[in-house]
Amino acid sequence: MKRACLTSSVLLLLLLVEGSVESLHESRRPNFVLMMVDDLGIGDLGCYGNKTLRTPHIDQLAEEGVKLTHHIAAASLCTPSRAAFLTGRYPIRSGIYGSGRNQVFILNTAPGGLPSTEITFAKIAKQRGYDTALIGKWHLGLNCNSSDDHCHHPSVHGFNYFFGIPLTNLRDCQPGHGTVFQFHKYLPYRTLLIVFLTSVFLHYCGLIVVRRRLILALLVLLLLAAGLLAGFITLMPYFNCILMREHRVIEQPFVSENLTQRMTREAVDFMERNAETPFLLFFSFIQVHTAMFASARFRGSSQHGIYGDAVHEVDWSVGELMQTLDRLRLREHTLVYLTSDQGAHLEEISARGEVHRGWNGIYKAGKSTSWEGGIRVPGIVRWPGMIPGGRVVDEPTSNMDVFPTVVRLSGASVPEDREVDGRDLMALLQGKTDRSDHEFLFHYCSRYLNALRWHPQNSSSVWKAFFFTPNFYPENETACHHTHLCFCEPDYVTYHDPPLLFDLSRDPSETTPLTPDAEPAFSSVLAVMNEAAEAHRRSVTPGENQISAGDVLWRPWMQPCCSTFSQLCQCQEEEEDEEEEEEDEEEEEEEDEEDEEDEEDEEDEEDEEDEEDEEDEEEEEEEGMEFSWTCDQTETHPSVCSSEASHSAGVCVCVCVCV
Ligand SMILES: [Ca+2]
Repeated sequence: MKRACLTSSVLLLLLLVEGSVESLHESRRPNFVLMMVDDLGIGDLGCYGNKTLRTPHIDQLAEEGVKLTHHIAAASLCTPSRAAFLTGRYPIRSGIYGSGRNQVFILNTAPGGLPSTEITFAKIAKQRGYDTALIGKWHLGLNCNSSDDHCHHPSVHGFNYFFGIPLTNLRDCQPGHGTVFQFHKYLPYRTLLIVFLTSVFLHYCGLIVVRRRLILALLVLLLLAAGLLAGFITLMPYFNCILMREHRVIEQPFVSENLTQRMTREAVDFMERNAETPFLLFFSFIQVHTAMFASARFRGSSQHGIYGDAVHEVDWSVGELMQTLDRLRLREHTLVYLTSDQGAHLEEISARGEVHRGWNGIYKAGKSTSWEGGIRVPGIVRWPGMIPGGRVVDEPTSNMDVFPTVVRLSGASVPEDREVDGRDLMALLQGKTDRSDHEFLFHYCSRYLNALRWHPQNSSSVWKAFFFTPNFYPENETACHHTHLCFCEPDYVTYHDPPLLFDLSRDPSETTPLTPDAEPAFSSVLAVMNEAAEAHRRSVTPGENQISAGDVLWRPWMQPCCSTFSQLCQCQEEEEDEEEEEEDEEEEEEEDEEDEEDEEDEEDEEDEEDEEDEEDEEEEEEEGMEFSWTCDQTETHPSVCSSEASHSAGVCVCVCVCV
């Protein structure tokens, strides 16, 4: 009897201990707030050495967490970098590598996207009971066959809630900012025009005989081509710049004014709704990608024009999200991460000559290259109580590491049915190890293996070898100003055999390639790296290509459209507008009731007022829509409103043409 009691007691104790371990494990499953800024240069943040831009909230995040100083984006362009971030895999594995010069989605009508067979950290977190949201930029496809099948929508990849843009911010999304579609550079319209005019001249001189019908046909052809081109560029904002809530297009084209503020409100609401339950928020900034924008309160706030203003607004938004975590008492229960999808885009000089590019600090070149300036990005991780704050980690890490880190912390296992290239960061972040799990990292340009880095065990060296490098233009700059992005195709690169070799631990700016004379280990280092590259190439099976050269052609049947084509797909259906309309209707109803109680002799006056109201409404319809934003003083909205705004209680209101 005693033995039975003893056995029962031990079993009970074991069960209690197991239960408490499980509950401890459960209680340590953090929320996730993962923030990605678009095209932000690593040198644009105070905590990474910037002295002129003010980023106090992000700097505080770095002070309270771990600052990664050797954090690498898996690709130097938006779409592949984001695919790698979400899946923890080199983007070539998921087919996000492109064709020729086309390496990202630039039209909403492209049929490709992140394949549904890929597993994102959001999908796994959702399976583990997390509420998940993507707020901001997606840029990983939308439809497969029609305008609304949404086969690549964020909801397919584990996000319960989506508020944002399915594509990316483009120059075309703001009037006066030019276009990313540079077709006119490649059309022989000048040659055609010269041939046409010469033929006409020679014909009328009597030197040759050209039938008038032929001249007329050529003229029509020229005008048709010019008209189609002009129409395409004019219509792009309507077709490409769309804002969605869940599966509905709510704004087309989207108005960038206050967009970051609206996204921030959405994020705060999402966290408030999930204050008691686990959540994962991917806050994907639309700034600081061109077309540049900043809300009125930030415009003119920096020494670096609209780009700096946008960085200031990003920092404000980060501060709002962190204050929300504090207010909800979630600071100790939330892992926060901040990064950029790749380096700053150095070719971004506006049509008016304004500098719209960021700064990559000491690192060479920028976006669209595998030089450090293209892929070395900020990496800040904070989790008070679990990750010691105030540390700097200079070991090589990757944005792909977020995948296994989030998956494991959410209580799941990393999938074993596929190759995952990211490595769990927790041991490194917690100081349990001082070595990165990445001995090699591979750097792709489109489908080509462009370079690799090697961090040998028991060594502080980080070797980097390039198989080819982009041809810069002009040659004395580290950018490709002639093509706006650097490309990977043979006509745009220089191949290196033996590969260009650098030791980043001694030459982080990649200024001087090593030679056998300068580096005794030159041959042995390259032998190891060549062997690793070959082994990697053999191990990778490229996924079916999702970005084809034909994606630059518009497919009308796949065009998301919130009204009709004859209305140019325009709509503005923000909830606030609807609420305001409801309030207006209620006020009108109340006024009507009061009016009914008035004497009949006032009816004439009411009729006059009604006529005036109708005239006012007609005038408003002619002028456009009412638009408001927060501001400090009466001012004119430069990009959206043509009339001076009226100021009331911190809100500027103007009547303007909605563009
Ligand atoms: Ca980007």
